[in-house]
Amino acid sequence: VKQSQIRVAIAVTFVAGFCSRLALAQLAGGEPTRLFEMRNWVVGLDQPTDIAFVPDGRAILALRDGELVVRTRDGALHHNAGNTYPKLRHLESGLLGIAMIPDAVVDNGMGPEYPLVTISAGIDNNNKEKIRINTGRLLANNEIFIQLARPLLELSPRTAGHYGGGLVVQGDDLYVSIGDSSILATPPTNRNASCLNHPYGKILRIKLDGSVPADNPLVGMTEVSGCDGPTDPIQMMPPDRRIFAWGLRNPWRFWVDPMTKLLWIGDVGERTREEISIGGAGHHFGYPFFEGGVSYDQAFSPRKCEGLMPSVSCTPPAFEWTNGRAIGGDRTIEDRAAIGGLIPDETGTLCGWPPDWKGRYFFGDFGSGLIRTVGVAPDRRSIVSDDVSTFGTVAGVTGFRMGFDNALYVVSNGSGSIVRVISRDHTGAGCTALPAPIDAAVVDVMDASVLDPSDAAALSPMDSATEEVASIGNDAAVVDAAVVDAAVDAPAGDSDGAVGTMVSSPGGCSCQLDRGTTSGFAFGLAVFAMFFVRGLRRRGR
Ligand SMILES: [Ca+2]
Repeated sequence: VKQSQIRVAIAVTFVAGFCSRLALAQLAGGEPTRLFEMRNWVVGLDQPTDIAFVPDGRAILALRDGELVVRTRDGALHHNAGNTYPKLRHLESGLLGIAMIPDAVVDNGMGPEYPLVTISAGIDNNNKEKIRINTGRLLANNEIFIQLARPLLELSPRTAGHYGGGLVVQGDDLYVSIGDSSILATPPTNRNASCLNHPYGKILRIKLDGSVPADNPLVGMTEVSGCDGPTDPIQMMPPDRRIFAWGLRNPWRFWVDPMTKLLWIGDVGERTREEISIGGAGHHFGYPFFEGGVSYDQAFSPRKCEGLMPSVSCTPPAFEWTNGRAIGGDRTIEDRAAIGGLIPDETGTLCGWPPDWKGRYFFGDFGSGLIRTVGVAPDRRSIVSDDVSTFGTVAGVTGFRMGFDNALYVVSNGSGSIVRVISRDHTGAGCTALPAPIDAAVVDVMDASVLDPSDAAALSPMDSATEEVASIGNDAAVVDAAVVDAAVDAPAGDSDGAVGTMVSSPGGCSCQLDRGTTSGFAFGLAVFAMFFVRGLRRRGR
C-alpha cells in the first residue's frame, strides 16, 4: 500500500511539474485576461525566431537552425529545410529574422510569388563569421527559394555574438539591426557602436536593391569618427553610408513606426540595464558611453557622444529596466535581454481592440518572458514613463509581429510556438472590413519539442561572461548550460495569484484551471506531494 501511495505521490509531483512547465504563455490578471485571448497558433517548432505574414493568409516561420516553415491558411505546416544558411556555432547565431517585401508580388504564370528577405549569422564553409541578408521568394506550392549565392548584404564580423538580427521593410527601404560584435566588459570597452566607418552596433537602412538611400544621415560626409578594431583609437575615417542610427550594443529586435518613421529599439544590455530607445536618423543611442541610463566616464577619447563626428547628444533610453544579474537574480528566469516590440495598430483599425490598449507599446524580455506594455504620448514620439503594466508572459520571447488579421503575434523561442493575441471582443466596428481570422491550429502540447530539456539549445540575444572568450578572432564558443536551460525553464507566469489563462494547456491535462495561476497551483501540488512522500517515509521508519 505504501509503495502505491508513494507512486501516486510521485505521479502527482510529475503532473504538477508537467503542468507548471506547460504554462509557457499566459496573460496577466485583471484587464489583460478580461479583455484579451492569448492562444498558441503554431506549436512544436524547433526554436522559432521570427514570423512573416503573407497577404494571402499564409505565414512563414523562421527557425533558428535555418529551416523555414510555411503555415498554410488551414493551419498545415510545410517545412522548407533545403536552404543552407551559415552554420550555427555561437549561442546567438542562426536564422534570426524574416520579413516579406510587400507590393512586390510577381506572377510568371505559375501563381503569385511573394518576395522576402532573411537575416542569418554563423560560420561559412571557411569557418569565418558571417552575417548575411538574403532575398528569396515564397512560391504558390509553399516552397521557398532563397538566393543564397548572392546575398543582398554580407558582413564579416571579427568576433562571434551580438549579431543583431532584426529586419523591417517599409516601402523599398530595408532597415537592419546589427550588434556591436561582442566583447564583454563593464564598463564597456567595445567602441564599435560609436565608430561610423562600419555597420556594427547600428541600425542600417538600405534599398531593397542594395543601394544606399540618398537621405541616409552620413551620405553627405567624407569623414566621420571611426575605428579599425573595437578597442582601437577613434579617428577620422570615411563613413559607412548604410548607417541610419548608432550607439547600440545589441539591438536584437526593433520596429519602425509607420506613422512617425521613428525607430523603437530593444537594445540588449550587458549586465546592468535593458532598454527601449526611440529615435530617428542620425541618433546616437549612447553605447558605449551609456548602458541604459547608467553613465560610464570612459577612459578613451572621446569620452561622450558629443566628442564624435558628427557630434550629437546621446539619446537617452525611453524606458529601461534592471538586468536580473545586476541584482544578483536567477539569470534563468530574470529579465536579461530586451526584445523590442511594437504599437499594435500599425495596420489601421484594430478589430475589437480595446480603445485603452490601442496606443500602447508592447515589448518583452527574453529571460523572464515578461510581456510589458507602456503608454505612448499622443504624438508617438515618447512614452508615458509612469504608465507601465505587465501584459503576460511568453517563454523565451523573441519577436512581435502584426498579422493581416490585425492580431498580435508573439514568437516563443522558449516553448517552440507562435502565440496569437486578439481582443475577446472580435466583433466590433471595423471587423467586417478585415480578412477572416485564421483559426487557431490544434494545440498539441505533447510535442516533444515543448517538453524535452535536451531540445533546449536556447537562442540567446544576450550574452554572458562564460559564453565565449571575447577576443578578436577567437573561435571558441563555450556553451553556458544555464543559458541552455533557460529555454525550457522559462517563466511560468506571475506567481502572485493573479487570475490567468493557461493558454498552452493540453486538452487532457487534469490540472487545467479556469481561474487562478496554474503554475502556482502546480507548485502547490508539488510541495504537497513532497511533504506527502516525506510523511510516508517517516511513518515507514
Ligand atoms: Ca542606449
